[in-house]
Amino acid sequence: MSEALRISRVDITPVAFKDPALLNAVGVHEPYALRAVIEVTTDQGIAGLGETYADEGHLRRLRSAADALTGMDVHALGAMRRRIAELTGDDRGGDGHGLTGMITTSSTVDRVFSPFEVACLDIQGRAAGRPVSDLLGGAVRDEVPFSAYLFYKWAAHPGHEPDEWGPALDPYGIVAQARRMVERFGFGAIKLKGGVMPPEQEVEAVLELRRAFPGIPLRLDPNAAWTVETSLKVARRLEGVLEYLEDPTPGQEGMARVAREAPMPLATNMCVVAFDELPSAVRDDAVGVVLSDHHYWGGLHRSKLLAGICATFGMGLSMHSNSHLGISLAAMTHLAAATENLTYACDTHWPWKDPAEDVIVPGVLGFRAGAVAVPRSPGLGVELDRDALARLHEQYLRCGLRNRDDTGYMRRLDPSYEKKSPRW
Ligand code: GKR
Ligand code: MG
Repeated sequence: MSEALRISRVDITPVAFKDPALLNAVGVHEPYALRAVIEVTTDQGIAGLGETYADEGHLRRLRSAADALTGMDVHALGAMRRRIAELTGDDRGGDGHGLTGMITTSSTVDRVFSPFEVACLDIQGRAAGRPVSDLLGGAVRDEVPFSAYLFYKWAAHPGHEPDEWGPALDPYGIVAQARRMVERFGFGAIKLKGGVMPPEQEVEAVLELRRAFPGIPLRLDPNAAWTVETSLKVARRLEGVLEYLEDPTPGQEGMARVAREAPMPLATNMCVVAFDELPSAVRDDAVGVVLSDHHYWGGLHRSKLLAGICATFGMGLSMHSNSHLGISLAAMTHLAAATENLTYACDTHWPWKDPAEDVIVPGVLGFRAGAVAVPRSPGLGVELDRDALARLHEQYLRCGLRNRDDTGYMRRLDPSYEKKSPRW
């Protein structure tokens, strides 16, 4: 029997990278997005990478998990998750911004476990000389299509220099943004983050996108900003235009009411975000498409479990994203490549990131015709750039942000702003 690969050390480094003033249903992105980089090293000196959120409570949980996992074999993934569950007890954690649904105890365990699982798979792959997609059953596609992810946005954060994308505050601004993004990355699907402007204006934006990009699949995601009635009005106006409507209204019950009459499938990353939320969603036909996200579904293997459940119950599968760096893009790409029923182009916030800011050595992950080629080298296929990690960590220390708080930032700029779901 071959030797165990035991975890001898775990490094957790919070980093911050610049983020434009992107608007959403709960406020506006702050000038920096926060992530944590996890580096797991074995006693043979093989290192693996993971990436996750960096809110303070999450960092605290990651640090106690790191201590508890030290000494374990990188193949003992089930035992690792169990150990994290024991540590977590009935701590529910929180996501601080309310855009990824209800946090339950089991989803807190999955959020904490995920970056360690990814790092251990990276190590397993490096040790075996195989890409992570092979460890997940093998790639069924050589490249993974992603969608353009459009946002209403300001030209700049107040007091900062304008970013290269310019403002997008009406349908024409959105179409202009789409043109630049599609031109630069070649995306073959488009998602608009809604819940920002009155629904009529967002409908107009989608209709303008349809005129500008005939034949490209379109999606609209207002993050539960609408009542059931508003959702149905929008759904009827956009019949034949949207491939899916994402989280129009809060809660599974509301979603089920919209789903009964809407002419297109409803998708979610808000009302089904953990395994214990699946039975009622299936029973009530609340959603047609689940957006997976390995960062909170408990890593890559458990995301494949989700994929199997979706296939069994006839639900479609897409992929959700938050602002992220290259380690996550690599993990998302391996997972999507090895998941047969992930048939929609995946979300990514990648275009919003300054290409000069990442923690991985550049050159492996690139977009061609809207898709990322699946790395074929061992593990995730990406290497840590230690100087860049140090720079982005320094930026984290300097920027002063410690938790994502889109609403708090908006309220500092506009004290009359209120967070409401539904708003319209
Ligand atoms: O980045 O503002 C954002 C998004 O709204 C994000 O936080 C959501 O979680 O992308 C997400 C979504 O699809 O709902
Ligand atoms: Mg969404």
